[in-house]
Amino acid sequence: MKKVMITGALGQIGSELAERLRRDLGVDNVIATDIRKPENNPTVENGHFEILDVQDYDKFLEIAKTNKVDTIIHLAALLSATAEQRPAFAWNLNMGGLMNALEVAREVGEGTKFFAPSSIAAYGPDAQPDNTPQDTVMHPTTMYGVTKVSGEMLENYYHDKYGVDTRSVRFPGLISYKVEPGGGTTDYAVDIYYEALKNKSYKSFIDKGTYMDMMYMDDAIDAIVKLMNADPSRLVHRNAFNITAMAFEPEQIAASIKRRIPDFEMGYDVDPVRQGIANSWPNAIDATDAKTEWDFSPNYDLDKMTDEMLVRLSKKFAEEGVETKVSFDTVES
Ligand code: VAH
Repeated sequence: MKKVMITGALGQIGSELAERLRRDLGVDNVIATDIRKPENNPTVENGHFEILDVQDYDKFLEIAKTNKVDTIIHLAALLSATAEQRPAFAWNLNMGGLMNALEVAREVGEGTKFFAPSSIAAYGPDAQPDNTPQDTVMHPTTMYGVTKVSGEMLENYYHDKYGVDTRSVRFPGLISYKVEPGGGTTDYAVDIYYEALKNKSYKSFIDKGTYMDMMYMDDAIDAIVKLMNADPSRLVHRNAFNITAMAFEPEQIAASIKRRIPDFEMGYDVDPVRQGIANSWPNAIDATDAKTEWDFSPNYDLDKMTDEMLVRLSKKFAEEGVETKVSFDTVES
């Protein structure tokens, strides 16, 4: 990767990836794009930013060619809960946007590197729920999952037929403090940290006992960079590698928070739609092939993530003048 174009760069993953790649490759070698250009946004202010609706193929191709990119990282898409509310729009955006991104990569030139995330949502309820294999039956029962498994096939097709260097991962739920996620099912595991500091309590929309794979954002960003720089001769798989750092259910993340906020109160107000989505996903997937083929190795477990989230969010709230019932400058390990 020398010159990278990112779509969806204002999102939960895109904002942190843009910051990392600007550090790694140099500010001028990262073209961040998104459908809007907000004021006072670090991703917009701290480097090259362009407005792009990924459904506008001509604009997409123009930006890629003008900047002579050698890598496209395509993150613009709707997440699971929003996609379930607007399935037709989700198909058009997720698949139309992905098709445009792959066509631009093909047009830009053979060997163009390409990344678009899949998700544990690509699995369905008939997959083995624990230690879910990399290669198994894929019958997702959500529109988001249908777009993810379709996307995996499309990315393999563009690699095999046109030589686009497509690589991707099945992300678990991602937890971060910089930019809030939007419209996901795993987002309860982000919301809980915000509410723990603000109110010392949280009502989860996912029920106790519901296990899902999760990962701290730093490990997700490291995984993207490591995969994109991996020796292609080692890759047996391409789209998409299972990756995960931990699997937990709401009572376990609550217990991790209670280590630092003993009077934290956990409650439940289960959302049947997102609970139904979560029930169709695995409890814990197997990431052996990512470890074998490109040395995937996450650094954060649940307690280390909790400690980092509480400190980082406390600082963010203080800078933004957000009132909290508790805050942390540091935590003793
Ligand atoms: C979602 N955070 O909840 C996303 C992710 C594995 C979940 O794809 O939709």
